[in-house]
Amino acid sequence: MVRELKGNLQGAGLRIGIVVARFNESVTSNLLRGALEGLSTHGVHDSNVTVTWVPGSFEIATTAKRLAEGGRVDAVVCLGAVIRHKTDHYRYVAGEAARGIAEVGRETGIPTIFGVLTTDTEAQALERAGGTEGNKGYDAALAAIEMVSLLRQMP
Ligand code: INI
Repeated sequence: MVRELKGNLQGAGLRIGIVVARFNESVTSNLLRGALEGLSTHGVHDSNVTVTWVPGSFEIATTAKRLAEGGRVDAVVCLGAVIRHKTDHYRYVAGEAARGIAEVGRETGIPTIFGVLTTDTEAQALERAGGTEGNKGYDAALAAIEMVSLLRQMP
């Protein structure tokens, strides 16, 4: 018989760290609101959530790593908004944020969720932060809960 593993969305008792970038705060504050809503509607208690603000998306991974290694969270949700401007800066920030966040998850074994938007315009980012395209912060929160549940089922 095939053995199938699937995480659930029961967040009761989970401890979640959120790292959120201040850069493009009009977008990231909406992502944060979505993430907090996603956690609370799935049973994660406010007192089990730690929100840490960092200057920009480039700084997310360092901070996520500290949280993940501290042993006080079951998952880390990373939130940021990298918006393309006229220079190449965007590319480096987005690339390092993605690489760094992925590394934290792999190195620590703590689910570290990529909730960093990368868009051409602020309008596109806002659409994905509580606008017409939903809220990627909310989705990231659910991914965190699901991954904790999944990894707990695995030897
Ligand atoms: N940080 C972001 O989170 N989003 C951006 O769009 C962005 N751009 O385009 O410059 C950005 N830059 C700041 C960067 O994350 C660092 O905070 C900064 O370089 C200091 O290390």
